[in-house]
Amino acid sequence: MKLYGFSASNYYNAVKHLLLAKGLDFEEVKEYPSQNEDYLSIHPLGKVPALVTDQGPMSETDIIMEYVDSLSDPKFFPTEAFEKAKCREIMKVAELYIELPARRNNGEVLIGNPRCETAFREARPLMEKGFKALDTLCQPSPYLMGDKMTAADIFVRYALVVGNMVAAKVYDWKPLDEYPALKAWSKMMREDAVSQKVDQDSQAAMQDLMEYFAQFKK
Ligand SMILES: N[C@@H](CCC(=O)N[C@@H](CS)C(=O)NCC(=O)O)C(=O)O
Repeated sequence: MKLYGFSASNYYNAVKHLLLAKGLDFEEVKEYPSQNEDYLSIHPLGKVPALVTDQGPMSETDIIMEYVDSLSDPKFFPTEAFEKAKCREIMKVAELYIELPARRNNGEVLIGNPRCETAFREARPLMEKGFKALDTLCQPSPYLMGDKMTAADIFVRYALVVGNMVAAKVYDWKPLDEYPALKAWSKMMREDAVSQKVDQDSQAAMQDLMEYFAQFKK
């Protein structure tokens, strides 16, 4: 399997974390988002990550994670239907109501572009609801769904990379200070051996990312 993307991408890192945690063989292929025809044949929107398997390519992080999880044990998605739905619910809340609104401010935070006032105004109320919903859905003990790490822990960890970064840099806000149980969970996840490897690779890729972003500076 080949994982296309770049090591500072939070979505890429969610898939990479799962592949590493499962001990599966994969090759990392560095790719920035691109509208090149070649890459569009792998990812129909030109985003990252994409996974290329013997059967063909696949996009969308949560879909890729579910596919990867089906390949071997141990499983990171619950197998029982209700538990699996709850796992997906946690992932979706983090994506739709924290990560996606937060990333609307990425131009300001990552590239240094002028503030987008609409994004600035609209993102925070949604993020506040998103963090509250996450806290309602999860009572970490110590993982989000109980005593085993699930795909929810992995996905949410990387969704919150953008959520926490934007909250701090744009709103001077530390959402996890309002939710001590999530804060303790976040610290525990940061200490996980796979997280540390993924974070190290991400740090090492940062300079290259900044050079890539320079072309988008307004
Ligand atoms: N819904 C996609 C989102 C992936 C995504 O937004 N990736 C970012 C990099 S972290 C990207 O490719 N951005 C470029 C773009 O949106 O065109 C997924 O779940 O994989």
